[in-house]
Amino acid sequence: MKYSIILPLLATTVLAAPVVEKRQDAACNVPTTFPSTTNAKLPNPFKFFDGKAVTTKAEFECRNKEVSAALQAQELGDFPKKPSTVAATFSGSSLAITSTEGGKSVSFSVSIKKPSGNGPFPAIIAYGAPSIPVPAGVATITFSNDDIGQQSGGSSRGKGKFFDLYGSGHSAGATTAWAWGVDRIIDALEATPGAGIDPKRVGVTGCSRNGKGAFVAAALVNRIALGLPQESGSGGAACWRISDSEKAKGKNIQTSGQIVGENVWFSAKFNAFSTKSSTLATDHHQLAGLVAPRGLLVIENEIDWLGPVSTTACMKAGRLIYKALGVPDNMGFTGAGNHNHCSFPSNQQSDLTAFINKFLLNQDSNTANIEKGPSGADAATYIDWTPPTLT
Ligand code: MCU
Repeated sequence: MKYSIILPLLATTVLAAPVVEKRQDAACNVPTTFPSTTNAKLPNPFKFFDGKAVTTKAEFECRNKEVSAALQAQELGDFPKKPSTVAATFSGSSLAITSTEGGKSVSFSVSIKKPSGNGPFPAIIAYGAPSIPVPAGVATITFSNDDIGQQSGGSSRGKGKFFDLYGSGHSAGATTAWAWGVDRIIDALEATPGAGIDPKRVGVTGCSRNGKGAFVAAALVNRIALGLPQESGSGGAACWRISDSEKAKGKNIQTSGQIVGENVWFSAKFNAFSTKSSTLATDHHQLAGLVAPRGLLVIENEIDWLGPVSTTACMKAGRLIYKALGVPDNMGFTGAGNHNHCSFPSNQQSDLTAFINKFLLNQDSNTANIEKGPSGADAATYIDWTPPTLT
């Protein structure tokens, strides 16, 4: 069902109060139910769920709102808005953040390692600890995401500070709870200039399970300037549908059917879709689309379990969204094999440097055509739509 705006037709006619979409943006109609028709191909990012074509950048913004709503309804769980109060204090190298909602409060701290000299500095929020090299000139904000949402198997469902605030029955998966934490860090940076960080130049990174988290945070928190998910694999850069097709070819690859039993990264709402990913209203090329037009460099490995064909083809489809928006260079995909999981190899350094220079250090930098992965892993195999040029 769609909310619609009913305009009074005649001055003399008394109509019921207009039903106005208030959930996210009065300018967009955001549905609350989503198509569940089977579609083995990656869903068309340029068609609204009601079938209308997306032809302008403004329409794509509305499309992203319905994509976010569908992802939250089917995979991620609800992403709460800013709590009634967010208070922050900076002392030494620690930024302490207290969020209050409905009479309950939770507090967490992040540590900030800054370059020498005078800020404000750009920063990278690192889940756990960075496993990419953070260059001089960029601060590192270390975020203990596990405190916000635990991730130690099925028994950690609903545990962590996010759930202390919103209740253990809240629908958020851990990746959504962590994104909420990132959103609060940005609130705190905005409210605390003394911390010396420019809140408009903040990136987010994490590797593996934390890479899934960094990707979801970049998608849900639209104040993030640069997403740097590393080796996120399934649940991050991989598309569920492509991973299923790779699994059917005999690959040892993580799928939605497996992931829901392994951990609580996703909402319990995802269980209903785990063995029928082809009925999801979206797929993860659209997770990249939610980050657009902001900066996004997806860093991958070629370990079977992560699904190198899936991540490469899925993110190539994601880059088609950036292309349609006229900013193909704002997203890159750099896949490389022959290195240990989460050990950043030197042959991805120039891609990382180019993106950090452009989006965090405000430098001129060439991020064009960064699209590297196993040959033959192309979006064309998995899509049946052609990207328009959005006006
Ligand atoms: C790639 O991230 C995960 C993967 O999804 C899990 O199946 C595996 O157990 O752990 C990986 C990870 O987080 O490694 C550090």
